Amino acid sequence: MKRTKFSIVVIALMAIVCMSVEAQTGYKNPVIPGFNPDPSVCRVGDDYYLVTSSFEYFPGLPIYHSKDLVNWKQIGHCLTRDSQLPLHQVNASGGLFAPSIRYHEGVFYVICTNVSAGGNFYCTTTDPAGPWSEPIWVAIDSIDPDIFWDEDGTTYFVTQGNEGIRVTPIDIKTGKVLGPERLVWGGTGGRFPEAPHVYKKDGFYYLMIGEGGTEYMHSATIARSRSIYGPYDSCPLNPILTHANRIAQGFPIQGVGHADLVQAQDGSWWMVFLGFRVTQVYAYYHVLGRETYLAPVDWPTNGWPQVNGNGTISINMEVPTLPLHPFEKAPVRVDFDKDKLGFEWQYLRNPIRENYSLTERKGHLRITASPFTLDETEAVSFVGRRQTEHDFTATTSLEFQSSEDNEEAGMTLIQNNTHHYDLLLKKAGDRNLIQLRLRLGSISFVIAEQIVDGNKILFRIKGNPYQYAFSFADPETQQFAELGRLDTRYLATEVAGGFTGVMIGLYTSSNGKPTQAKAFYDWFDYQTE
Ligand code: 6LW
Repeated sequence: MKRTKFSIVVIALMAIVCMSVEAQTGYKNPVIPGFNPDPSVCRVGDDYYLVTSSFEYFPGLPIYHSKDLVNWKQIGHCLTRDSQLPLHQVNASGGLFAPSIRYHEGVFYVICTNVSAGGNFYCTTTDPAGPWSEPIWVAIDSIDPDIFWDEDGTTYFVTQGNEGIRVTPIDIKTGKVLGPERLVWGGTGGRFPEAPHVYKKDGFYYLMIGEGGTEYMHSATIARSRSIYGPYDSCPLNPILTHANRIAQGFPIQGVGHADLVQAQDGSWWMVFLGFRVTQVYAYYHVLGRETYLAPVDWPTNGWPQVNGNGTISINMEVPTLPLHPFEKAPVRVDFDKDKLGFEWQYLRNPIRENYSLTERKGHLRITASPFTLDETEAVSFVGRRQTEHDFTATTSLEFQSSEDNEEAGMTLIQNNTHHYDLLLKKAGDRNLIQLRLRLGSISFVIAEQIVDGNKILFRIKGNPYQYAFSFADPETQQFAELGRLDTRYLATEVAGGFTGVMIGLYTSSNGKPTQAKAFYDWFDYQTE
């Protein structure tokens, strides 16, 4: 009896210790690493759903799920059909800009802009894993749209505008504009007031926006009013989030801004936002694109929000979290033995479906060459996944069935069509040749090449913050030899421009000529630890 009581006390104590340890665990930023900008989040019960921008990649707008705001798992994409997402000949960083995700009366909404075709729209579903509806188009010319449902039943479209944020009543069933667009707030004076989200709290309309542009001067600012149309009072703490200040001058994370707020089931408030990790502090290069970050929010002084204390954040966040629900880690190896590619794989623009097969040779991804090259803004034969850490190793096993010297297949690190590094296999008469080639702006150059035996090869790319090393091996011996190294910085956004991040791709091309060449990829390994 005594013993049982003792055990109960011990178990209870252990449970309390475990719970408090769980609540004190802290977490690491970014919470969604790699090219995942412009995050927007909503909560339904104790489930969180988050969406990020995807530009010229297909399918569009990845949707993530979480139970704790820290651990995220991709559950699908919002735009999976060509009819929802035309991306024909879309420029790099064209296509889909910043989305919002909202939940209202049992329905999920993703609100976004296809800047290359159609403009503003929203899609709906009752299951955020999809499928989502066809777009409902809204005839308002702008970017960064959100929808706000007021308590009186009016629905407002809230968007960016060159002079500031605009609010417009719409019919939520049809997307029809019901009244004039009204300019409500120009921000605190930073360039590009954008990324608006409206929240109603304690009788105020809070309007949070991004300012300063999406580079090193980026920030989030907030204002409030008793009316949705203003006038808005700017928060005295503005910017409530920024790293464009002395405190954050040597931080590895820069460019924080473009934020969304969510209240958790325990009453705590959180902010998701974008930021980027520089390759070296004070170096001002980033290659991973803009990523998704998380910070706690308090409302201590007169109801104004304060982000992680002083409006800056770090990689190691020593703050209480919600009870953590980690997901199983993705395996290092993708064997291509399923009937579909995982959600991490993305095409460039609407793929030509018949160029891809997971069934032609069981356990292999077959990519048929097309005349399009990686240099063009076309539906090139390519699938890629995000580079999510500076330190990684990506390896693949390739067999290339080709009969002409103009045909090539291999791996690429691509920031955009004018900035990519390619490790490729091709024929050279009756021999086989591997090449390491770069394309940087107007420069195309073969850095190194070597004759190899046969048309089967292992390719490996190893990255660190400063360099990518490109290696190859005979599949029989698996002894890797280095072909060359290239600097990461020339694929950085600061050099290449645009809004995306480096993708690690598998591709094949016949460089403008008719072709029947086929690349068979047996597996792909991606390791970051
Ligand atoms: C987006 C704008 C921005 O529409 O970058 O960071 C643009 N802010 O809000 C593209 O992601």
